Amino acid sequence: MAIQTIPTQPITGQRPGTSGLRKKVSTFLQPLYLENFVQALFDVLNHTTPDGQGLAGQTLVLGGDGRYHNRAAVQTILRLAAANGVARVLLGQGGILSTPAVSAVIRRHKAFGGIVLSASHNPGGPEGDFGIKYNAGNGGPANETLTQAVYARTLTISAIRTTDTPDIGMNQLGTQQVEQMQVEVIDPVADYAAVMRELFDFELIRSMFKNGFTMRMDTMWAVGGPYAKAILEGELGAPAGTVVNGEPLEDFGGLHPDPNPVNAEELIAHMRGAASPDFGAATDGDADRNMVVGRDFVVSPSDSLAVMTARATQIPGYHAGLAGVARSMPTSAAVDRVAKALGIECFETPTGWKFFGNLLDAGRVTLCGEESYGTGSDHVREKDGLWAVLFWLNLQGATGRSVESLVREHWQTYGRNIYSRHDYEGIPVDVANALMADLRAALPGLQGQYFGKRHIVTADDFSYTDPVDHSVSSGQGVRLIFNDGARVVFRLSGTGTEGATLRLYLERYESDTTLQDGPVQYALAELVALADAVAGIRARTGMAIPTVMT
Ligand code: G16
Repeated sequence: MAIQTIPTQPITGQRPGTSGLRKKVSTFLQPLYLENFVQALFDVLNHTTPDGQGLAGQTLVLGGDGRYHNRAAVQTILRLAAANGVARVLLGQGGILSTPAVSAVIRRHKAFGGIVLSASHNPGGPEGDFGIKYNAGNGGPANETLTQAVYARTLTISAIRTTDTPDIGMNQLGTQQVEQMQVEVIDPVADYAAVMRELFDFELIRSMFKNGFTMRMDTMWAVGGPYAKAILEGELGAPAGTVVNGEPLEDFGGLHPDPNPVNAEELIAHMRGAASPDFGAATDGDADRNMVVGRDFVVSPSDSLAVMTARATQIPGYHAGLAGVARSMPTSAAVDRVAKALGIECFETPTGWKFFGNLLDAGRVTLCGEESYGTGSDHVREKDGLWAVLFWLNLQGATGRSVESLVREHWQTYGRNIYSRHDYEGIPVDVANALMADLRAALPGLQGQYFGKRHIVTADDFSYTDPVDHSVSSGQGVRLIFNDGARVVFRLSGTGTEGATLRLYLERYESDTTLQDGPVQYALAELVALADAVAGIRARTGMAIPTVMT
């Protein structure tokens, strides 16, 4: 067995998107595709970390969501890690670690960083998607400086360092060697569960289940299954069968593991009618996203963040109050109203969990969330699906109130930010780029323009200056903000693997409680028409309606 240097050539297109490098499995199966990217990452980590401390001699965490190619990729990465001087790898058993669990393990073991193998909510299987993402020592996704450096390195790379050691066994807990490197196969749930125990009132939740509280937790045949089973059914005493679709499958059962009312329609159907469970929830492919559902009532992610913020002090882990909150720009401003009432800071960041990292590290925010079904706190540096579910469980126990009554009371107190996202998927890339370019060019003329009774007070392309390190991220989405607070936002997704996806985010505020309850799409119809008038979506894409509306 020996360390080898293999010559290679740059492969184009390895630029990380919103959350790491996501591509079709077939792309990752190309010779040296994964090796090139991982070597580029290791080269950057060995030479350009801010403190000058390289990767050699350090501990890395490694695991993924169990999708197709997860296990093979683990073996490849272990060989490269050993040849690049890594001293120790903490590997989730079976190659499995949910995204929030990677973050928890990095933090609890003070590791140098970690690698997450996941394409999140994207479908899996041989025809599906695969992905790889690096998380830094704070447990959070690498910042843009690092991901840009890795991309730049992929364009100049000429050699890969690896070994010819055989595959290691990853199913048994314990320590093995790859060359000089120790591989410790760890329980994927233990560290994560310990963090949850510190934050929530497990006694209270246990008593809820004991007294007949019913729940349906749909983990969508993905990696959330083992975590939900161990914590909800194992520790908290929820009856067996509370967790459904709980076996992580390489292809997620051929489904799309994205917890929204469209893709988790089975859960929505089970939550209809008086005989349905008290509480429903779902998590996604890598268990960082969540959807919360009451009986006959779906909670929008933006509302979820706002309610959690308003009631955080009712949860043991947040009893002392919140330092501040943050939301991504396209997320509704519902949480801003709560922050104002609480007198705490509220930050608006670009889309991508990585933008919350500095604010969390600096202690400026405690909770953060996104419209894309992500919520989290300073307990890790990723959004965290099961954490959000436990938060809502604890909240129902602490208040004795249902999900629906908690949200309705919230609307009465703060008003409702009526919100929807329309996705136009699979658009030719040049059509999508031209649409955005024309919108950007039209911005100066849109400023001040009237549309019926409304007029635009801000027409811009969102740019963010990080309050901590002052880095600037521009071109983050076109915003049309109206005099009454209504808003239309256009941006292209950075997580897709086929064509382009245009996301149209629509929002308006309704303080009149008698007008808060109508169908959301009806309430936003004027804004939809306006967005089409401005951007010509239907004419340019040839699509009469969006492919997904959430
Ligand atoms: C990732 C990011 C999120 C982002 C989402 C959607 O989530 O971590 O911050 O909101 O993608 O991004 P886009 O609109 O660019 O597709 P995940 O769960 O896919 O890792």
